[in-house]
Amino acid sequence: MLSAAQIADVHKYLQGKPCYPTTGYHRVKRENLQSTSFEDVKSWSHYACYSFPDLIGAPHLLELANSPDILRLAAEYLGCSPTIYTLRLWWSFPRDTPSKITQRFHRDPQDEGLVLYVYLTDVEERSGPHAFVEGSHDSEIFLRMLRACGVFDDDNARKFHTATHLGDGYALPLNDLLPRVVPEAIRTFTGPAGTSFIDDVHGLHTGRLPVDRPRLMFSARYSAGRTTAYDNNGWWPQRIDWAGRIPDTAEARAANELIIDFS
Ligand SMILES: O=C(O)CCC(=O)C(=O)O
Ligand SMILES: [Fe+2]
Repeated sequence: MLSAAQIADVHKYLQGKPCYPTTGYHRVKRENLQSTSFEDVKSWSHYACYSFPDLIGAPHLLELANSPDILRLAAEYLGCSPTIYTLRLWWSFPRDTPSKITQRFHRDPQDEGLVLYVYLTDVEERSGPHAFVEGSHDSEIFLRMLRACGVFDDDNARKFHTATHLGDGYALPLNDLLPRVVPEAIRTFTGPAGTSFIDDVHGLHTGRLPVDRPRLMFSARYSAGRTTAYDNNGWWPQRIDWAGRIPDTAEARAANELIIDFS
């Protein structure tokens, strides 16, 4: 979805911008800013993200999140005009073991709707591809998969459904089980920088541990309105110079009102 020249623009813009270590949510709260250099964070953290003001100021990304084709697809899927409720931009670094959060199969229960992912580095099998379990956003199919993985107890299944991250407190090794139990449903996305795909946020997904090189990923989330994930953050909406970046229309304002201050 982005040309090589546009991707180069993004990397150039990010050079020297502070990176913040995160535990896997890929966003940093305003009150917790502990900046460190890229080389430092790369040497010990699983992830590092950019602050929301730096990210929304980057060339091409806000524009990409506002692509008419994507807004149309989100509107069809959600059955209403979509709201962009978060943008994220983060590195995943090679480490010895996967992070306990997003490098295990999980759902995003604090989120709603769709998420657009765009790779900003080339991603192959060994550089941390994203994987999605097809069908798992559907509650029935999801519960059937859990049962096939050995969760027969309805109470446990319900907890899995609502736990912030599947696996928190439940030692179910989904990274091992799912490839054995539903191998045909696991879709792994590899491709050159610019490759993009869209998930339902309630489906099981993971970003695999990169082994050979860091991965830079951008995401934008679309829902019918505010979500818990949005309310958790302290940055929005931001006052920015949006003229020329998104259309000056009521639709564009509605799609961006949670992230951009139009007042
Ligand atoms: O890093 C990835 O590919 C997945 C990240 C993730 O779990 C998320 O954005 O919710
Ligand atoms: Fe996730």
